[in-house]
Amino acid sequence: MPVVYVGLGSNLGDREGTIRQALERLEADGRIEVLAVSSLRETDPVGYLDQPRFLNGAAALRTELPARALLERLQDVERELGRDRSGPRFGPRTIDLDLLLYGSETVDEPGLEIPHPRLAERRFVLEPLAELNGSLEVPGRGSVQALLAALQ
Ligand code: PH2
Ligand code: MG
Ligand code: MG
Repeated sequence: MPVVYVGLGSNLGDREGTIRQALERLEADGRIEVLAVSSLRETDPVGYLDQPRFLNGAAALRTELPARALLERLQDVERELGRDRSGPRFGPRTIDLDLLLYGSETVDEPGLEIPHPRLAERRFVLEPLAELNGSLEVPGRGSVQALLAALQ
């Protein structure tokens, strides 16, 4: 089974508590194993600036679920933890679980793009990925280390 990387984010309510609950819910799903979780870091909002600071990290998972089914499971957990999608795009959220990488697979379908389309430009995504796996490759885009270096 491929190693899957999921981005973790929250900037409303008990940010760390909600991220930990999301990880517990994923781990409680018998088809998902949480292999490792990066440290969580405070980050300035990107894209939509007038909102609280985020807590961001990433997790490495192993799962028998195909990418689309995993995406749906991540979205279920977001909803269970109070995610409200009625606000602005890139706006505040109690929890954001982004499917970043699914092994070396690439997917470009309505509603599902892997690697995550904004991964290469987001330090708050690349840094936790580099912490989890210092030699991680992003299919079609090179190593996480090189992508981070390009942002300096
Ligand atoms: N997520 C966004 C928009 N902007 N900024 C930070 N710092 N962290 C995020 O997770 C984030 C963001 C949309 O998903
Ligand atoms: Mg998201
Ligand atoms: Mg996101």
